[in-house]
Amino acid sequence: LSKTQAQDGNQFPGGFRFGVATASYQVEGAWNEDGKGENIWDYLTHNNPGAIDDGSNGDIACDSYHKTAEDVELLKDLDVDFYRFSISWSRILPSGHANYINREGVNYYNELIDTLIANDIRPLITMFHWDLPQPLQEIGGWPNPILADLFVDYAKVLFDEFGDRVLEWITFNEPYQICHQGYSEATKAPLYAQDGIGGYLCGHTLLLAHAKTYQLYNESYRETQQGRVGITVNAMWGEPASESEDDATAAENYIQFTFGWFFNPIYASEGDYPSVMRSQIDANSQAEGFQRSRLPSFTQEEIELLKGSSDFLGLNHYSSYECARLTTDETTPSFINDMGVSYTQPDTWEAGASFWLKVYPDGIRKLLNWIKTRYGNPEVMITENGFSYAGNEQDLQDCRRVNYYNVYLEAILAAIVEDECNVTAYTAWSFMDNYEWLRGYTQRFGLYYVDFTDDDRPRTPKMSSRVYSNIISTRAINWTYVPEGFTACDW
Ligand code: GBH
Repeated sequence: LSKTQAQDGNQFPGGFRFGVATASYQVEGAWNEDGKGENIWDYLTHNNPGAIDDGSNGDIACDSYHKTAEDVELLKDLDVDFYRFSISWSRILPSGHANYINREGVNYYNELIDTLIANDIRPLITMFHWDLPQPLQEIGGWPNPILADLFVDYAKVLFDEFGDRVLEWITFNEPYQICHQGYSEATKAPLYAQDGIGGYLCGHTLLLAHAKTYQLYNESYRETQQGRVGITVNAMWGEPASESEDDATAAENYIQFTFGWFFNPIYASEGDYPSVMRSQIDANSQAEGFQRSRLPSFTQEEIELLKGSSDFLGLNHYSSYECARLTTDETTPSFINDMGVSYTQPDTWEAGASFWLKVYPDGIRKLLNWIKTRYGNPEVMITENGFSYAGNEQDLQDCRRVNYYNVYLEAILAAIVEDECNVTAYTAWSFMDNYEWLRGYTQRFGLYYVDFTDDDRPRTPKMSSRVYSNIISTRAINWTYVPEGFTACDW
């Protein structure tokens, strides 16, 4: 454990906001209650449990569907400014289509939103955090372009039902994970492995769904509801593996292919996909004998629609990679070959329980500066950041997580104060331990410990929850703070 970037005495600026996050499938449970329809995670976990590390599912998860009052009490206790959660599409529209609205689903979210607001906690709502209605998967899922319109229909229902009280919306959580992992790499539902094809088609639909939702808000809701609509992309920072020019290019290309893929069309002045994606995917497609590029094209009108279609840049960030140039003479379509980058993490970075999560706080500061430079310093809301322990670790004294939050928040503070990056909010992932997708319950990200063996799913504060709460109330990082009931960590 190391104290790497102490900024003693510095405080987060006045208007800066702190929150915590969850997602519907990961916490709600009640998978088939009160008229909810089946989604792709219900389908995957029930029909292919072998795909999940511990064979588990989110049928009950944290049972948050039945614990609105208790959860909001805990949020109040944390003193957060906002709570980021997601809406389960199939709870609102059981078939995925907007022909029938499930009132009981609407009531659940109304109750949650109203209870939050009554406690002075702002809802920050993600419309889509990976739980696609299964019937929409059966017509092809996101690679089917019709889903853009079906998503807008769903978004309209959300604005109509909740927009009078909800001022901040995120259309999509992590398009790269939805698309690349869901349709190219088979590491997220629906576990499709059409590498170099499915992911790009999915991404194209998502971007258009996002831009059309933004347009709908502008045309029909912004004036009356006066809220904001954004989108969240996950980014690992790409550090060049060596001083060579090739590796510098590799690191830049890594960021363009994973982050620029979705933000270049929205934030770059020229819009559209990053030119390096266009040229490399076009060239590879041609060499592989395709009649057209595997990366679809936007019309000029679509390029214009996408430009500027976000009121804040939502950033999920956990870790970084060292990137090197990858050359191959393989001729099967592949995202990695298109990108031409290999990436690894040095053993010298402290490891979390997730294989991809290593502690490198400089990465977020560099990434925030990259965003500032490339996109003209847009408003950034950090919508996720956090650290995992193994599922069987029951230590409430989670010093490694406290260290993670402290060093990452210090790096963010430095980016704000010293580099003048326009970061306005920070969100800890996660409020409580929850269902970690293919990892099931084998990894814990929570500030609260959840006992998944107990039918009541009791939540117990970890040390990190108290430390985070102290950061929120003092607006500063304090390495010497020892919350009551815990002992000092050995920094
Ligand atoms: C978030 O995604 C999710 O939004 C959240 O639901 C989840 O519980 C949380 O993280 C913890 O995992 O695939 O090459 O990008 C973070 C997604 C997935 C990002 C794995 C990094 C590994 C490398 N992370 N990914 S890559």
